Amino acid sequence: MSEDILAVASSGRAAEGGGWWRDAVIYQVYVRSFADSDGDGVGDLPGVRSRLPYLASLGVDALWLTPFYVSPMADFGYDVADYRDVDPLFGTLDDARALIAEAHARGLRIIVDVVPNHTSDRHAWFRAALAAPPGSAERARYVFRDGRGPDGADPPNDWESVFGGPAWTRVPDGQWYLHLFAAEQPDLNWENPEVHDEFASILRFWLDLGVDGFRVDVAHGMAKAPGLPDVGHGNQTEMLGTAVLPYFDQDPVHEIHREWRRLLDTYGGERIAVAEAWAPTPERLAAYTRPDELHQAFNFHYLTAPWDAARMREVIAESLRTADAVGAPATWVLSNHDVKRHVTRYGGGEAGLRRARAAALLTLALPGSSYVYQGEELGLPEVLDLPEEFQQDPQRRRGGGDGRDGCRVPLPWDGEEPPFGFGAGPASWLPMPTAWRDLTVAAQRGDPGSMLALYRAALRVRRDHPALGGGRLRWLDGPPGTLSFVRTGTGGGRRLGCAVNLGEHAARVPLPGTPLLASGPYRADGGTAELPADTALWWDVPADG
Ligand code: TEU
Repeated sequence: MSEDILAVASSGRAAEGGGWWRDAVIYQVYVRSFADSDGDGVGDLPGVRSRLPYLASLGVDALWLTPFYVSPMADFGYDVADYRDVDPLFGTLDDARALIAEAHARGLRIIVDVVPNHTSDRHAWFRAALAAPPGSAERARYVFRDGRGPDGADPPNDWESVFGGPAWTRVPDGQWYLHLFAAEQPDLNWENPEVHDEFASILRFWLDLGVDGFRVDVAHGMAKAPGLPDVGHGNQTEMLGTAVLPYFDQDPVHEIHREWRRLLDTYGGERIAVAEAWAPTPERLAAYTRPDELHQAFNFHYLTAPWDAARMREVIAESLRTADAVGAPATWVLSNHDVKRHVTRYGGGEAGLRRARAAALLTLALPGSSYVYQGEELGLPEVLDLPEEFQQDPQRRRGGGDGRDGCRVPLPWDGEEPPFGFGAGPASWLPMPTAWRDLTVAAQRGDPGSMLALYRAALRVRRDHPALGGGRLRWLDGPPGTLSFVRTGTGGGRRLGCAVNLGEHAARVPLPGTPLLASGPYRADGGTAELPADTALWWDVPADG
Protein backbone atom coordinates (compact mmCIF):
# COMPACT_ATOMS: atom_id res chain seq x y z
CA MET A 1 0.00 0.00 0.00
CA SER A 2 1.49 3.35 -0.95
CA GLU A 3 1.26 5.99 1.69
CA ASP A 4 1.93 9.17 -0.21
CA ILE A 5 2.49 11.89 2.31
CA LEU A 6 0.91 14.84 0.63
CA ALA A 7 0.51 17.12 3.59
CA VAL A 8 0.95 16.99 7.31
CA ALA A 9 -0.77 19.40 9.57
CA SER A 10 -1.59 19.36 13.22
CA SER A 11 -4.08 21.01 15.47
CA GLY A 12 -4.44 21.33 19.18
CA ARG A 13 -0.83 20.36 19.88
CA ALA A 14 0.05 19.41 23.45
CA ALA A 15 3.12 21.60 23.01
CA GLU A 16 0.80 24.58 23.04
CA GLY A 17 -0.16 23.84 26.64
CA GLY A 18 -3.19 21.53 26.17
CA GLY A 19 -6.57 22.73 27.29
CA TRP A 20 -9.98 21.10 27.24
CA TRP A 21 -11.17 23.33 24.40
CA ARG A 22 -8.48 22.26 21.96
CA ASP A 23 -10.29 19.05 21.06
CA ALA A 24 -13.73 19.51 22.63
CA VAL A 25 -16.95 18.46 20.93
CA ILE A 26 -19.33 21.33 21.59
CA TYR A 27 -23.08 20.81 21.15
CA GLN A 28 -25.13 23.83 20.13
CA VAL A 29 -28.41 24.12 22.01
CA TYR A 30 -30.83 26.49 20.27
CA VAL A 31 -32.70 27.00 23.54
CA ARG A 32 -35.97 28.04 21.94
CA SER A 33 -36.22 24.72 20.11
CA PHE A 34 -34.56 22.18 22.38
CA ALA A 35 -37.03 21.19 25.11
CA ASP A 36 -40.06 22.98 26.56
CA SER A 37 -40.65 22.44 30.29
CA ASP A 38 -43.77 24.59 30.77
CA GLY A 39 -45.87 23.63 27.75
CA ASP A 40 -45.93 27.08 26.09
CA GLY A 41 -44.48 25.69 22.88
CA VAL A 42 -41.10 27.38 23.37
CA GLY A 43 -37.98 25.67 24.71
CA ASP A 44 -36.50 26.93 27.97
CA LEU A 45 -33.64 26.50 30.44
CA PRO A 46 -35.41 23.96 32.69
CA GLY A 47 -36.12 22.04 29.48
CA VAL A 48 -32.40 21.93 28.68
CA ARG A 49 -31.70 20.86 32.24
CA SER A 50 -34.18 18.00 32.00
CA ARG A 51 -32.36 16.67 28.94
CA LEU A 52 -28.82 16.81 30.34
CA PRO A 53 -28.71 13.01 30.76
CA TYR A 54 -29.31 12.69 27.00
CA LEU A 55 -26.48 15.13 26.22
CA ALA A 56 -24.07 13.53 28.67
CA SER A 57 -24.74 10.07 27.25
CA LEU A 58 -24.36 11.36 23.70
CA GLY A 59 -20.74 11.97 24.61
CA VAL A 60 -20.20 15.69 23.98
CA ASP A 61 -17.91 17.80 26.16
CA ALA A 62 -19.67 21.15 26.30
CA LEU A 63 -22.91 22.93 25.43
CA TRP A 64 -23.22 26.29 23.73
CA LEU A 65 -26.54 27.88 24.68
CA THR A 66 -27.95 30.47 22.27
CA PRO A 67 -29.16 33.76 23.88
CA PHE A 68 -31.70 33.34 26.69
CA TYR A 69 -31.48 36.93 27.96
CA VAL A 70 -34.33 39.42 28.27
CA SER A 71 -35.37 40.24 24.73
CA PRO A 72 -38.38 41.37 22.70
CA MET A 73 -37.36 38.50 20.34
CA ALA A 74 -37.27 40.56 17.15
CA ASP A 75 -34.33 38.32 16.21
CA PHE A 76 -35.22 35.48 18.60
CA GLY A 77 -32.94 36.64 21.39
CA TYR A 78 -30.09 38.13 19.36
CA ASP A 79 -31.69 41.46 20.26
CA VAL A 80 -30.83 41.72 23.95
CA ALA A 81 -32.64 44.18 26.21
CA ASP A 82 -30.94 43.11 29.46
CA TYR A 83 -27.68 41.17 29.32
CA ARG A 84 -27.76 40.23 33.00
CA ASP A 85 -31.13 38.52 33.27
CA VAL A 86 -33.07 35.62 31.75
CA ASP A 87 -36.15 36.25 29.62
CA PRO A 88 -39.27 34.92 31.41
CA LEU A 89 -39.98 32.88 28.27
CA PHE A 90 -36.80 30.89 28.99
CA GLY A 91 -36.89 30.85 32.80
CA THR A 92 -35.10 32.72 35.57
CA LEU A 93 -31.58 33.48 36.65
CA ASP A 94 -31.95 30.70 39.20
CA ASP A 95 -32.79 28.31 36.36
CA ALA A 96 -29.55 29.38 34.66
CA ARG A 97 -27.60 28.79 37.88
CA ALA A 98 -29.20 25.36 38.34
CA LEU A 99 -28.48 24.41 34.72
CA ILE A 100 -24.82 25.41 34.99
CA ALA A 101 -24.41 23.52 38.27
CA GLU A 102 -26.06 20.35 37.02
CA ALA A 103 -24.20 20.41 33.70
CA HIS A 104 -20.93 20.72 35.60
CA ALA A 105 -21.89 17.86 37.87
CA ARG A 106 -22.41 15.73 34.76
CA GLY A 107 -19.05 16.73 33.29
CA LEU A 108 -20.47 19.12 30.69
CA ARG A 109 -19.10 22.64 30.28
CA ILE A 110 -21.37 25.57 29.47
CA ILE A 111 -20.69 28.27 26.89
CA VAL A 112 -23.14 31.15 26.60
CA ASP A 113 -23.73 33.57 23.75
CA VAL A 114 -22.74 37.21 24.08
CA VAL A 115 -24.07 39.75 21.59
CA PRO A 116 -21.75 42.80 21.52
CA ASN A 117 -22.32 44.27 18.06
CA HIS A 118 -25.80 45.54 18.83
CA THR A 119 -28.44 45.69 21.55
CA SER A 120 -32.20 45.53 21.29
CA ASP A 121 -33.98 48.78 20.53
CA ARG A 122 -35.71 48.15 23.89
CA HIS A 123 -32.42 48.19 25.80
CA ALA A 124 -32.35 50.99 28.42
CA TRP A 125 -29.41 52.59 26.61
CA PHE A 126 -31.24 52.83 23.30
CA ARG A 127 -34.40 54.17 24.90
CA ALA A 128 -32.26 56.84 26.56
CA ALA A 129 -30.55 57.57 23.24
CA LEU A 130 -33.89 58.13 21.53
CA ALA A 131 -35.04 60.45 24.34
CA ALA A 132 -31.80 62.47 24.23
CA PRO A 133 -30.86 65.09 21.61
CA PRO A 134 -28.36 64.67 18.75
CA GLY A 135 -24.80 65.00 20.01
CA SER A 136 -25.66 63.74 23.51
CA ALA A 137 -23.66 61.21 25.53
CA GLU A 138 -26.65 58.84 25.30
CA ARG A 139 -26.51 58.85 21.49
CA ALA A 140 -22.72 58.38 21.54
CA ARG A 141 -23.21 54.78 22.73
CA TYR A 142 -24.70 53.98 19.33
CA VAL A 143 -23.95 55.09 15.78
CA PHE A 144 -26.17 58.10 15.12
CA ARG A 145 -25.46 60.34 12.10
CA ASP A 146 -27.15 63.07 10.12
CA GLY A 147 -28.47 62.00 6.73
CA ARG A 148 -27.35 63.09 3.28
CA GLY A 149 -29.20 64.99 0.57
CA PRO A 150 -31.80 67.71 0.99
CA ASP A 151 -32.97 67.84 4.63
CA GLY A 152 -30.78 64.84 5.38
CA ALA A 153 -33.51 62.62 4.01
CA ASP A 154 -31.07 60.05 2.57
CA PRO A 155 -29.17 57.59 4.76
CA PRO A 156 -25.65 58.64 5.85
CA ASN A 157 -24.05 56.00 3.57
CA ASP A 158 -24.91 53.06 1.29
CA TRP A 159 -24.48 50.26 3.82
CA GLU A 160 -27.02 47.45 3.66
CA SER A 161 -28.40 45.34 6.49
CA VAL A 162 -27.35 41.67 6.55
CA PHE A 163 -31.08 40.97 6.61
CA GLY A 164 -31.70 43.14 3.51
CA GLY A 165 -32.59 46.79 2.96
CA PRO A 166 -30.71 49.86 4.21
CA ALA A 167 -28.63 49.54 7.40
CA TRP A 168 -30.01 52.87 8.65
CA THR A 169 -33.30 53.93 10.19
CA ARG A 170 -34.37 57.53 10.72
CA VAL A 171 -35.65 58.81 14.07
CA PRO A 172 -38.23 61.60 14.49
CA ASP A 173 -35.68 64.40 14.98
CA GLY A 174 -34.14 63.57 11.60
CA GLN A 175 -30.99 61.69 12.62
CA TRP A 176 -30.32 58.14 11.49
CA TYR A 177 -28.98 55.17 13.46
CA LEU A 178 -26.97 52.24 12.13
CA HIS A 179 -28.20 48.64 12.36
CA LEU A 180 -26.26 46.00 10.44
CA PHE A 181 -29.07 43.55 11.21
CA ALA A 182 -32.76 44.34 11.91
CA ALA A 183 -33.91 47.87 12.74
CA GLU A 184 -34.63 46.51 16.24
CA GLN A 185 -30.88 45.81 16.62
CA PRO A 186 -29.06 49.17 16.78
CA ASP A 187 -25.26 48.86 16.46
CA LEU A 188 -23.20 49.90 19.46
CA ASN A 189 -20.38 52.41 19.09
CA TRP A 190 -17.24 50.51 20.10
CA GLU A 191 -15.18 53.70 19.90
CA ASN A 192 -16.90 54.70 23.14
CA PRO A 193 -15.03 53.48 26.27
CA GLU A 194 -18.35 53.18 28.11
CA VAL A 195 -19.31 50.32 25.75
CA HIS A 196 -16.05 48.49 26.54
CA ASP A 197 -16.64 48.88 30.28
CA GLU A 198 -20.22 47.68 30.05
CA PHE A 199 -19.28 44.51 28.18
CA ALA A 200 -16.36 43.77 30.53
CA SER A 201 -18.89 43.93 33.33
CA ILE A 202 -21.35 41.67 31.46
CA LEU A 203 -18.64 39.08 30.81
CA ARG A 204 -17.69 39.15 34.49
CA PHE A 205 -21.32 38.70 35.49
CA TRP A 206 -21.58 35.40 33.61
CA LEU A 207 -18.06 34.25 34.46
CA ASP A 208 -18.86 34.80 38.14
CA LEU A 209 -22.01 32.74 37.65
CA GLY A 210 -19.76 29.90 36.50
CA VAL A 211 -19.92 29.73 32.71
CA ASP A 212 -16.94 28.20 30.93
CA GLY A 213 -16.90 30.58 28.02
CA PHE A 214 -18.64 32.68 25.41
CA ARG A 215 -19.68 32.35 21.83
CA VAL A 216 -19.10 35.88 20.53
CA ASP A 217 -21.87 36.90 18.13
CA VAL A 218 -20.74 38.82 15.04
CA ALA A 219 -17.16 38.90 16.33
CA HIS A 220 -16.14 40.41 12.99
CA GLY A 221 -18.48 43.38 13.52
CA MET A 222 -18.13 46.08 16.17
CA ALA A 223 -15.26 48.05 14.55
CA LYS A 224 -16.31 50.13 11.56
CA ALA A 225 -13.98 51.79 9.02
CA PRO A 226 -13.19 55.40 10.02
CA GLY A 227 -15.56 57.89 8.43
CA LEU A 228 -18.06 55.11 7.58
CA PRO A 229 -17.20 55.13 3.84
CA ASP A 230 -19.62 53.92 1.15
CA VAL A 231 -19.20 50.35 -0.10
CA GLY A 232 -19.83 51.55 -3.63
CA HIS A 233 -22.28 48.90 -4.71
CA GLY A 234 -25.48 47.11 -3.75
CA ASN A 235 -26.33 43.44 -3.10
CA GLN A 236 -23.95 43.55 -0.18
CA THR A 237 -25.57 40.48 1.40
CA GLU A 238 -24.04 38.47 -1.45
CA MET A 239 -20.57 39.73 -0.52
CA LEU A 240 -20.79 38.66 3.12
CA GLY A 241 -17.95 36.42 4.18
CA THR A 242 -16.13 36.68 0.86
CA ALA A 243 -15.29 40.39 0.44
CA VAL A 244 -13.86 43.06 2.71
CA LEU A 245 -16.61 45.45 3.70
CA PRO A 246 -16.14 48.68 5.73
CA TYR A 247 -18.34 47.28 8.49
CA PHE A 248 -16.95 43.75 8.89
CA ASP A 249 -13.55 42.24 9.66
CA GLN A 250 -11.88 45.61 10.20
CA ASP A 251 -8.43 45.29 11.83
CA PRO A 252 -9.21 47.38 14.94
CA VAL A 253 -11.78 44.75 16.02
CA HIS A 254 -8.84 42.61 17.17
CA GLU A 255 -8.06 45.10 19.92
CA ILE A 256 -11.47 44.35 21.46
CA HIS A 257 -10.76 40.61 21.38
CA ARG A 258 -7.35 41.15 23.03
CA GLU A 259 -9.07 43.10 25.77
CA TRP A 260 -11.57 40.25 26.29
CA ARG A 261 -8.81 37.63 26.32
CA ARG A 262 -6.99 39.54 29.06
CA LEU A 263 -10.21 39.54 31.06
CA LEU A 264 -10.86 35.80 30.48
CA ASP A 265 -7.31 34.98 31.56
CA THR A 266 -7.88 36.61 34.96
CA TYR A 267 -10.32 33.75 35.70
CA GLY A 268 -9.22 30.22 36.54
CA GLY A 269 -10.47 27.08 34.85
CA GLU A 270 -9.65 27.93 31.24
CA ARG A 271 -12.64 30.04 30.29
CA ILE A 272 -12.80 30.40 26.53
CA ALA A 273 -14.30 32.46 23.75
CA VAL A 274 -15.23 31.32 20.26
CA ALA A 275 -15.58 33.88 17.48
CA GLU A 276 -18.60 33.80 15.24
CA ALA A 277 -16.71 35.54 12.48
CA TRP A 278 -17.39 35.48 8.77
CA ALA A 279 -13.95 36.37 7.35
CA PRO A 280 -13.08 36.43 3.64
CA THR A 281 -10.21 33.92 3.93
CA PRO A 282 -9.00 31.23 6.36
CA GLU A 283 -5.97 33.46 7.10
CA ARG A 284 -8.14 36.37 8.14
CA LEU A 285 -10.28 34.01 10.21
CA ALA A 286 -7.22 32.59 12.00
CA ALA A 287 -6.29 36.14 13.07
CA TYR A 288 -9.19 35.96 15.56
CA THR A 289 -7.42 33.07 17.31
CA ARG A 290 -3.92 34.50 17.66
CA PRO A 291 -2.48 33.61 21.09
CA ASP A 292 -3.62 36.87 22.70
CA GLU A 293 -7.12 36.83 21.12
CA LEU A 294 -10.01 34.38 21.21
CA HIS A 295 -9.54 30.62 21.59
CA GLN A 296 -11.49 29.39 18.58
CA ALA A 297 -13.36 30.67 15.54
CA PHE A 298 -16.13 28.86 13.70
CA ASN A 299 -14.88 27.41 10.43
CA PHE A 300 -17.53 28.60 7.99
CA HIS A 301 -15.25 27.81 5.06
CA TYR A 302 -15.72 24.14 6.00
CA LEU A 303 -19.46 24.56 6.54
CA THR A 304 -19.96 26.17 3.12
CA ALA A 305 -17.75 23.73 1.19
CA PRO A 306 -19.67 21.57 -1.27
CA TRP A 307 -19.73 17.76 -1.09
CA ASP A 308 -16.69 17.46 -3.30
CA ALA A 309 -13.45 15.68 -2.42
CA ALA A 310 -11.03 18.16 -3.98
CA ARG A 311 -12.73 21.19 -2.47
CA MET A 312 -13.12 19.56 0.95
CA ARG A 313 -9.50 18.57 1.00
CA GLU A 314 -8.41 22.06 0.07
CA VAL A 315 -10.53 23.60 2.85
CA ILE A 316 -9.33 21.08 5.43
CA ALA A 317 -5.67 21.56 4.55
CA GLU A 318 -6.02 25.34 4.47
CA SER A 319 -7.89 25.40 7.79
CA LEU A 320 -5.26 23.25 9.48
CA ARG A 321 -2.41 25.29 8.03
CA THR A 322 -3.84 28.66 9.06
CA ALA A 323 -4.91 27.50 12.54
CA ASP A 324 -1.49 25.96 13.08
CA ALA A 325 0.26 29.13 12.07
CA VAL A 326 -1.29 30.90 15.07
CA GLY A 327 -1.14 27.89 17.44
CA ALA A 328 -4.93 27.55 17.65
CA PRO A 329 -7.02 24.41 17.20
CA ALA A 330 -8.90 24.17 13.93
CA THR A 331 -12.67 23.90 14.36
CA TRP A 332 -15.23 22.04 12.28
CA VAL A 333 -18.91 22.80 11.92
CA LEU A 334 -21.54 21.53 9.48
CA SER A 335 -24.73 23.26 10.62
CA ASN A 336 -26.08 25.93 12.95
CA HIS A 337 -29.24 27.96 13.53
CA ASP A 338 -28.44 30.35 10.64
CA VAL A 339 -27.90 27.95 7.75
CA LYS A 340 -29.78 25.25 5.88
CA ARG A 341 -29.28 21.92 7.65
CA HIS A 342 -26.55 19.89 5.95
CA VAL A 343 -28.70 16.81 5.20
CA THR A 344 -30.59 19.15 2.87
CA ARG A 345 -27.55 21.14 1.71
CA TYR A 346 -25.85 17.92 0.62
CA GLY A 347 -28.78 17.00 -1.59
CA GLY A 348 -31.58 15.95 0.77
CA GLY A 349 -33.43 12.63 0.81
CA GLU A 350 -31.52 9.36 1.01
CA ALA A 351 -28.40 10.83 -0.61
CA GLY A 352 -28.37 13.80 1.75
CA LEU A 353 -28.67 11.49 4.73
CA ARG A 354 -25.92 9.17 3.48
CA ARG A 355 -23.62 12.12 2.92
CA ALA A 356 -24.44 13.59 6.33
CA ARG A 357 -23.52 10.23 7.92
CA ALA A 358 -20.22 10.17 6.05
CA ALA A 359 -19.64 13.86 6.89
CA ALA A 360 -20.08 13.09 10.60
CA LEU A 361 -17.22 10.58 10.49
CA LEU A 362 -15.07 12.91 8.40
CA THR A 363 -15.69 15.86 10.74
CA LEU A 364 -15.18 14.00 13.99
CA ALA A 365 -11.91 12.51 12.72
CA LEU A 366 -10.31 15.87 11.91
CA PRO A 367 -7.76 17.38 14.31
CA GLY A 368 -9.17 20.09 16.57
CA SER A 369 -12.55 20.90 18.03
CA SER A 370 -15.97 20.03 16.55
CA TYR A 371 -19.42 21.57 16.82
CA VAL A 372 -22.66 19.62 16.62
CA TYR A 373 -25.91 21.54 16.02
CA GLN A 374 -28.89 20.09 17.89
CA GLY A 375 -30.75 17.64 15.70
CA GLU A 376 -27.87 16.81 13.37
CA GLU A 377 -27.32 13.72 15.53
CA LEU A 378 -30.87 12.73 14.52
CA GLY A 379 -30.26 13.46 10.84
CA LEU A 380 -32.93 16.16 10.78
CA PRO A 381 -33.41 17.79 7.39
CA GLU A 382 -34.29 21.45 6.81
CA VAL A 383 -38.07 21.94 6.99
CA LEU A 384 -38.74 23.49 3.61
CA ASP A 385 -42.52 23.71 3.65
CA LEU A 386 -43.27 25.67 6.82
CA PRO A 387 -46.57 27.51 6.39
CA GLU A 388 -45.97 31.20 5.69
CA GLU A 389 -47.69 32.33 8.89
CA PHE A 390 -45.03 30.58 10.96
CA GLN A 391 -42.05 32.06 9.13
CA GLN A 392 -41.00 34.84 11.44
CA ASP A 393 -37.29 35.23 10.80
CA PRO A 394 -36.39 38.93 10.29
CA GLN A 395 -33.98 37.89 7.54
CA ARG A 396 -36.95 36.66 5.48
CA ARG A 397 -39.21 39.55 6.45
CA ARG A 398 -36.60 42.11 5.34
CA GLY A 399 -35.98 40.29 2.05
CA GLY A 400 -32.40 39.23 2.87
CA GLY A 401 -32.92 35.53 2.15
CA ASP A 402 -35.20 32.50 2.45
CA GLY A 403 -35.33 32.76 6.22
CA ARG A 404 -33.76 30.57 8.86
CA ASP A 405 -36.91 29.10 10.42
CA GLY A 406 -36.48 25.78 8.62
CA CYS A 407 -33.34 24.86 10.59
CA ARG A 408 -34.89 25.97 13.90
CA VAL A 409 -37.84 23.58 14.08
CA PRO A 410 -37.95 22.02 17.59
CA LEU A 411 -36.41 18.64 18.34
CA PRO A 412 -38.55 15.49 18.22
CA TRP A 413 -37.98 13.49 21.40
CA ASP A 414 -40.59 10.73 21.45
CA GLY A 415 -44.14 9.72 20.62
CA GLU A 416 -46.12 9.32 17.43
CA GLU A 417 -47.38 12.83 16.84
CA PRO A 418 -46.14 16.42 16.88
CA PRO A 419 -44.83 17.97 19.07
CA PHE A 420 -43.10 14.63 19.75
CA GLY A 421 -42.36 15.14 23.43
CA PHE A 422 -40.84 18.59 22.89
CA GLY A 423 -43.19 19.95 25.54
CA ALA A 424 -46.35 19.19 27.44
CA GLY A 425 -48.39 21.67 25.39
CA PRO A 426 -50.37 20.86 22.24
CA ALA A 427 -47.97 22.54 19.81
CA SER A 428 -44.47 23.87 19.28
CA TRP A 429 -43.66 27.44 18.16
CA LEU A 430 -42.72 26.08 14.74
CA PRO A 431 -44.74 23.04 13.64
CA MET A 432 -42.93 19.73 13.28
CA PRO A 433 -43.40 17.48 10.23
CA THR A 434 -45.45 14.35 11.00
CA ALA A 435 -42.74 12.33 9.21
CA TRP A 436 -40.41 13.11 12.11
CA ARG A 437 -42.09 10.27 14.03
CA ASP A 438 -39.32 8.07 12.61
CA LEU A 439 -36.61 10.53 13.63
CA THR A 440 -37.41 10.97 17.33
CA VAL A 441 -34.73 10.24 19.89
CA ALA A 442 -36.88 7.39 21.19
CA ALA A 443 -37.30 5.87 17.71
CA GLN A 444 -33.58 6.02 16.99
CA ARG A 445 -32.36 4.92 20.40
CA GLY A 446 -32.96 1.24 19.84
CA ASP A 447 -31.89 1.19 16.20
CA PRO A 448 -28.21 0.38 15.63
CA GLY A 449 -28.48 1.69 12.07
CA SER A 450 -29.76 5.13 13.11
CA MET A 451 -27.97 8.45 12.85
CA LEU A 452 -28.13 8.73 16.64
CA ALA A 453 -26.37 5.38 17.01
CA LEU A 454 -23.68 6.53 14.57
CA TYR A 455 -23.04 9.78 16.49
CA ARG A 456 -22.93 7.95 19.82
CA ALA A 457 -20.52 5.36 18.48
CA ALA A 458 -18.32 7.97 16.80
CA LEU A 459 -18.22 10.14 19.92
CA ARG A 460 -17.36 7.12 22.04
CA VAL A 461 -14.47 6.19 19.73
CA ARG A 462 -13.37 9.82 19.71
CA ARG A 463 -13.22 9.83 23.51
CA ASP A 464 -11.40 6.53 23.84
CA HIS A 465 -9.05 6.50 20.88
CA PRO A 466 -5.69 8.19 21.49
CA ALA A 467 -5.44 9.42 17.88
CA LEU A 468 -8.61 11.53 17.85
CA GLY A 469 -9.12 15.06 19.13
CA GLY A 470 -5.88 17.03 18.92
CA GLY A 471 -2.91 15.77 16.93
CA ARG A 472 -1.77 15.36 13.36
CA LEU A 473 -3.27 14.40 10.04
CA ARG A 474 -1.36 12.76 7.19
CA TRP A 475 -3.05 12.36 3.84
CA LEU A 476 -2.96 8.98 2.16
CA ASP A 477 -2.99 8.39 -1.54
CA GLY A 478 -6.41 7.32 -2.84
CA PRO A 479 -8.56 7.31 -5.99
CA PRO A 480 -10.17 10.55 -7.26
CA GLY A 481 -13.34 11.49 -5.40
CA THR A 482 -12.07 10.05 -2.13
CA LEU A 483 -10.24 11.43 0.89
CA SER A 484 -8.03 9.22 3.04
CA PHE A 485 -5.86 10.16 5.96
CA VAL A 486 -4.24 8.80 9.08
CA ARG A 487 -4.48 10.56 12.42
CA THR A 488 -1.93 10.57 15.17
CA GLY A 489 -2.82 11.85 18.61
CA THR A 490 -0.87 14.36 20.67
CA GLY A 491 0.60 11.57 22.82
CA GLY A 492 1.44 9.13 20.00
CA GLY A 493 0.28 5.50 20.37
CA ARG A 494 -2.40 3.85 18.21
CA ARG A 495 -3.37 5.73 15.08
CA LEU A 496 -6.71 6.02 13.32
CA GLY A 497 -7.40 5.97 9.62
CA CYS A 498 -10.33 7.60 7.87
CA ALA A 499 -11.48 7.19 4.29
CA VAL A 500 -14.44 9.00 2.76
CA ASN A 501 -15.89 8.46 -0.69
CA LEU A 502 -17.42 11.75 -1.83
CA GLY A 503 -17.62 10.58 -5.44
CA GLU A 504 -20.51 9.15 -7.41
CA HIS A 505 -19.20 5.61 -7.73
CA ALA A 506 -17.81 2.94 -5.45
CA ALA A 507 -14.05 3.28 -4.98
CA ARG A 508 -11.27 1.10 -3.64
CA VAL A 509 -9.50 2.82 -0.77
CA PRO A 510 -6.55 1.83 1.39
CA LEU A 511 -7.45 0.01 4.60
CA PRO A 512 -4.17 -0.55 6.40
CA GLY A 513 -5.66 -1.64 9.73
CA THR A 514 -8.71 -3.01 11.54
CA PRO A 515 -12.13 -1.49 10.72
CA LEU A 516 -13.69 0.42 13.64
CA LEU A 517 -16.78 2.18 12.39
CA ALA A 518 -18.45 2.88 9.05
CA SER A 519 -21.23 5.23 7.98
CA GLY A 520 -22.75 2.53 5.75
CA PRO A 521 -22.15 -0.93 4.30
CA TYR A 522 -18.79 -1.61 2.58
CA ARG A 523 -16.61 -4.59 1.61
CA ALA A 524 -13.12 -5.09 2.99
CA ASP A 525 -10.57 -7.47 1.55
CA GLY A 526 -6.85 -7.58 2.05
CA GLY A 527 -5.43 -4.17 2.72
CA THR A 528 -8.19 -2.30 0.88
CA ALA A 529 -11.91 -1.65 1.10
CA GLU A 530 -14.54 -1.21 -1.58
CA LEU A 531 -16.33 1.90 -0.35
CA PRO A 532 -19.71 2.78 -1.93
CA ALA A 533 -20.43 6.40 -2.87
CA ASP A 534 -21.11 8.74 0.10
CA THR A 535 -19.62 6.38 2.66
CA ALA A 536 -16.94 6.88 5.31
CA LEU A 537 -14.89 4.35 7.24
CA TRP A 538 -12.66 4.53 10.31
CA TRP A 539 -9.99 1.95 11.04
CA ASP A 540 -7.51 1.36 13.79
CA VAL A 541 -3.77 1.27 13.15
CA PRO A 542 -1.59 -0.29 15.86
CA ALA A 543 1.17 1.94 17.26
CA ASP A 544 3.85 0.11 15.31
CA GLY A 545 1.65 -0.51 12.22
O1 TEU B 1 -25.26 35.82 12.85
C1 TEU B 1 -24.40 36.68 12.17
C2 TEU B 1 -24.42 36.60 10.67
O2 TEU B 1 -23.88 37.47 10.04
C3 TEU B 1 -25.04 35.50 9.93
O3 TEU B 1 -24.97 34.29 10.53
C4 TEU B 1 -26.42 35.83 9.43
O4 TEU B 1 -27.35 35.77 10.44
C5 TEU B 1 -26.82 34.85 8.35
O5 TEU B 1 -25.88 34.91 7.36
C6 TEU B 1 -28.18 35.18 7.80
O6 TEU B 1 -28.16 36.09 6.79
C7 TEU B 1 -25.44 36.01 14.20
C8 TEU B 1 -26.44 35.02 14.77
O7 TEU B 1 -25.92 33.72 14.65
C9 TEU B 1 -27.74 35.20 14.09
O8 TEU B 1 -28.70 34.26 14.49
C10 TEU B 1 -28.23 36.59 14.38
O9 TEU B 1 -29.39 36.85 13.63
C11 TEU B 1 -27.19 37.63 14.01
O10 TEU B 1 -25.90 37.31 14.50
C12 TEU B 1 -27.53 38.97 14.60
O11 TEU B 1 -27.28 38.97 15.98
